[in-house]
Amino acid sequence: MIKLIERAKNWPERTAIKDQGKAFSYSELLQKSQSIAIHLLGTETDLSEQRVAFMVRPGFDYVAVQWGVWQAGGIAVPLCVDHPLPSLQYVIENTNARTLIVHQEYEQLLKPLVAERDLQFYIVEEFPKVEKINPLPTFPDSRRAMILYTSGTTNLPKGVVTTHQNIQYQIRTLIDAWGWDMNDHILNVLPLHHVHGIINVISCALWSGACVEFIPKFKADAVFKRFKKGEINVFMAVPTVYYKLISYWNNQDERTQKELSNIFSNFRLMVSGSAALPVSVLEDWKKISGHTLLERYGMTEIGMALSNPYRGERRPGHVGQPLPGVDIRLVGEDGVVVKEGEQGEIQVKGPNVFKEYWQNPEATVQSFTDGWFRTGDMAIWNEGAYRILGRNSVDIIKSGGYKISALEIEEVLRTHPTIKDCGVVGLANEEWGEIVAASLVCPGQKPNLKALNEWLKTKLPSYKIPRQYIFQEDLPRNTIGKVTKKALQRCFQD
Ligand code: MLC
Ligand code: AMP
Repeated sequence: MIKLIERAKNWPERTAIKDQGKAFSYSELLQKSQSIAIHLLGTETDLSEQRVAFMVRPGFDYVAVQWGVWQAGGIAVPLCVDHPLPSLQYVIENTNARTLIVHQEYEQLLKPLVAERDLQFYIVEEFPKVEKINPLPTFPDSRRAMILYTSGTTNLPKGVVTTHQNIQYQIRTLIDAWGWDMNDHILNVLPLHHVHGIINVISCALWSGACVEFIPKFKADAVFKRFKKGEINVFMAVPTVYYKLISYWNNQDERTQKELSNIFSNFRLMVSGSAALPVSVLEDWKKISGHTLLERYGMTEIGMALSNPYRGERRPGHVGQPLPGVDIRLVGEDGVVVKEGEQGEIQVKGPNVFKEYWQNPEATVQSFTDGWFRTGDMAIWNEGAYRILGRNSVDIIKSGGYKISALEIEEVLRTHPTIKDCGVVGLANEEWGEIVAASLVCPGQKPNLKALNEWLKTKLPSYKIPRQYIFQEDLPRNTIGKVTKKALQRCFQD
């Protein structure tokens, strides 16, 4: 039994989703998702963990497809709607998905792949309604439910597998901690191929019998426009989104600023996460909205782990305490738990922690020690709250809340005919957290950078494209010839 979906039967008439001005009830969501499940099953009685990839815009259809896949017993593989074909192809091939569901607008892009891999192909808009719902499969909560792709210290993203039980725990720990209620109304502006949007925003809202509203794409003016209607009372986003909302507010005249600031008296909760929240952003947002952002810490592999309190002191620059049911320890380089006030790697244990990296037992084993998941994030326990100090790998970049592997970008750059070698690093940036920067070694003719970026866009998602370049005769290296990324970062400052 999938608890999240079962619970929807308790409040069939309530509004579950608002999408492009249209309201959909929980009963409509159940009906549509069950119809999709029946179509996916065809003559089978259970998809038995078959992977179903879907490229569907955030909105009613997205949730209906996700719930449809789950009710048919399949594993949901959400694809990013902004990714270029090679990134989509990688996920479809890596999961060995046999079925692909898309919004009509993505049909042309994915058509070659459908033919090549002989995929079972559905267009969401064309799923006919099923009047009679046959019994749907039943299975234990230990069944695999979802695969989300995350960049790591290897060049290609890894598939993070969570079970229904993991997802349930990830949701439930936030419901009490953040006081979710059926009268809540949240606006989603986040992409739906990552836990922030999938778990924290849509699944928590739907678990509670609350309403989740979608706008097609994040735009500061569109967000304020929705806020102005006075219905929304919960908001969650990455620091870059708050930065952009602050910039928008700063650019308004005084009267409009006052008008916009008045909107926030309706809100009960505003959360920031997925990247470090600069104290300046927290303070500016407080001046504008009167709200102290609740900063929390999480990861695709674990959902949320640490959170400032819903009631109580939210300390700027800190991520609070462990969420209920989540065990945390800080471990030093020697593998020993550190003393209070010393820094160590955050390690996590609990039913929220993912099952495995998809078909990658080696990486799964390496990421655990004594049953604790090694996050690769460094932190310190400082007078009653955790403070994140950064990552223990310079090859992982966080930009706009997206995790990016420097190695993946380097691999692609090296395939360009003019580039002999390259080094990619993240550079601190107020708006994006970090921006991607690349040093290129081009012994012959240097590439035109605009053309290079256009070429990269056909291979990588836009947020992975370097925003700054330098040319070097060779990359900075240590005595054994390894590129020293810290020194490379300094080269950009020079
Ligand atoms: C886009 N641009 C960037 C950029 N991304 N510039 C620098 N660095 C980046 N990373 C540029 C584009 O080239 C474009 O420039 C302009 O910004 C607008 O592009 P866009 O694609 O329209 O961007 P926008 O929609 O404004 O994106 C900003 C954003 C997005 C913050 C909404 O990055 C986003 O949705 N981030 C959230 C990611 C997320 O959900 N992460 C959670 C992971 S889970 P030009 O010149 O062409 O106009 C996780 C666990 C946890 O981390 O704890 O939650
Ligand atoms: P992802 O792999 O995309 O799920 O990103 C997870 C990573 O985001 C974590 O490992 C952290 O490095 C980072 N992160 C999430 N929340 C925070 C936060 N509040 N402060 C600093 N880093 C964060």
